[in-house]
Amino acid sequence: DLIAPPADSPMRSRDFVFGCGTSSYQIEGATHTDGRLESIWDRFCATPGKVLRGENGDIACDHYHRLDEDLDILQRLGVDAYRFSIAWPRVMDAAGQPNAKGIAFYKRLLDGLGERGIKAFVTLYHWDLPQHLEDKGGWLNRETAYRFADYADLMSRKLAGHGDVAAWTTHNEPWCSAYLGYGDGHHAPGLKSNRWAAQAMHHLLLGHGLALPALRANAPQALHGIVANCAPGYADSDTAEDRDAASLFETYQNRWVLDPLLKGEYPADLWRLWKGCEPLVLDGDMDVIGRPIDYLGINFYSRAVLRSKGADTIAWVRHEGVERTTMDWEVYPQGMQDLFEAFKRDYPNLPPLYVTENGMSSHDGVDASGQVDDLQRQSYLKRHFAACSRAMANGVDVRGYFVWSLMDNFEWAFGYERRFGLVHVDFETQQRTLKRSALAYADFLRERAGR
Ligand code: GBH
Repeated sequence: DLIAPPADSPMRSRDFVFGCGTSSYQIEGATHTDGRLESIWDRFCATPGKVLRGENGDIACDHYHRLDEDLDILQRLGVDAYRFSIAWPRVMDAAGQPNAKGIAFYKRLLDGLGERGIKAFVTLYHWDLPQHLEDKGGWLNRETAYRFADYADLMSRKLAGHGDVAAWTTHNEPWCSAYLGYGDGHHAPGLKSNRWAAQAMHHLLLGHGLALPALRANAPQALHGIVANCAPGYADSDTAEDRDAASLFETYQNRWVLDPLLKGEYPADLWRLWKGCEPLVLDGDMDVIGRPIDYLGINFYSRAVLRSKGADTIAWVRHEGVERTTMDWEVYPQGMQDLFEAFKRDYPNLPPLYVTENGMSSHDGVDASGQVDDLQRQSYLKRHFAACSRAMANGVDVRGYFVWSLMDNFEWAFGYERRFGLVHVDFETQQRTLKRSALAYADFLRERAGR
C-alpha cells in the first residue's frame, strides 16, 4: 500500500474529510468567455518576463468547457469533498452587478458535485483580482476590502441552494497575495515594497473579516474560515542568533497572518524585520479581522532552514543531499507535525484545522502503457498523512485533508512546467490520465468507505 495513512490513524474515521483542490485561474481557461473581465493574472502573464516561457491561463485545463468530464473524474476518485475557487472577474461586472452567465457556471459545478454526493469547499479569492480594482490600487486601496465583502455577499446569496457547500473560504493564502504580489513582485500585480506588502495584507485581512457576517447570514449551515500557507522554520545551528532567525522566519511566514486572525494583533517583531513598514490601521479594524472563524485551512508543502545574517536579517540555508521536488522544495513531512503542534501551543483558541493543500510537483509523463507512475508523489502523500496522524494523536484537531491538486495546471509564475496533479493533463490534447497516485488514492478511499 503506497499511499494510505497508517492502520491506526484517526484520519481513517468516516468523519474525516478527504478531497483534492484546484483554483479558478489555474484550471478554467475561457478567460474571454461569457463576459469574464480581465484579472490581474491575465495582465501579469501578458507582461514580458513575468511567467516562465510566457505562458498564461487563457486555456489552462479548459475546465470551463470540460466541467462534466472533470466532475466524473472526481467521482471516480471517490473524494468526500472538492475544493475550488470562484473567479471574481467572471461573476461581477465593473459596476458590481452580477454576471448571470458566469454565476451559472458555478451553479452547474455545485449542482454536479451535489448529484455525485461530493461536498464543496468554496474559496472566494485565489488571487484573480479584477484588473479594474487593481487600476484603483488593488489591495493597497482600502475600498477593495469593502468590494470583496460585497462580492462574498453576492456569491453566498446566488449560490445558496446549489449542491452541498460544507465550507466557505474567504482568502487562499493572503501571504502570497500580499508578499508575492506587492512585496517581492513574483506574483501579480508584481509590485515590490515591503511597506506595500504590509498594507495589502491589512486590507486582505480586513476584507476577510468584513465578509464573515454576510457569509454567516447567507450560508448558516456552512463553516466559515480562511486558508494560510504556513511552514515551520528550523535554526541551522543551536546559537541564539540562528534560533532568533528561525523565529523571525515564522513571524514573517506564519504569525503575520495568524496573529491578527487569532490574537487580534500583528506580531511586534515583524517590524524588526521590516522597519517602518507598519500598515495604516483604523480604529476597530483589528476587531473585524479577529472575528471568530469556524476552521483554519493550512496549506503545507515544505520547511525552511534559517541562519542569522546579523541583526534582524535572516538567510535561507539550502542543504544538499535531501529529497526535493521539481519546485526545489525540500520534502520534510515531520514539519507538518511540528508546525501543527506548535500552533496548538501558541494559539489557545486555535480553531479546527483542515489541510487545505498538500502535494508535490514532479516530472510526470505518460509512458508507453498509458500509465503515469508517480511513485514519489504516493510516497510524499503517505508520509504527510502519517505526520498529520501523529499530530492528531497528540491532540491537534484536524478535520480534513485536500491533496493539491486534482490535476496538472497553470502553476503561476512557473507556467505549465511544474505538475502537481493527481491527474495528468496533456496540454496539447486536453486528455486527462489518472496517475498511479490518483488510482491509489481512489483505492484507499473506496476501502475506507467499505465499498
Ligand atoms: C500554493 O501556494 C497555491 O495555493 C497553489 O495555487 C499552488 O499551485 C500551490 O501552492 C503550488 O505552488 O522554497 O521550500 O521555502 C504555495 C505557496 C509559497 C509554498 C512559497 C512554498 C516556498 C517553499 N508557497 N513556499 S521553500
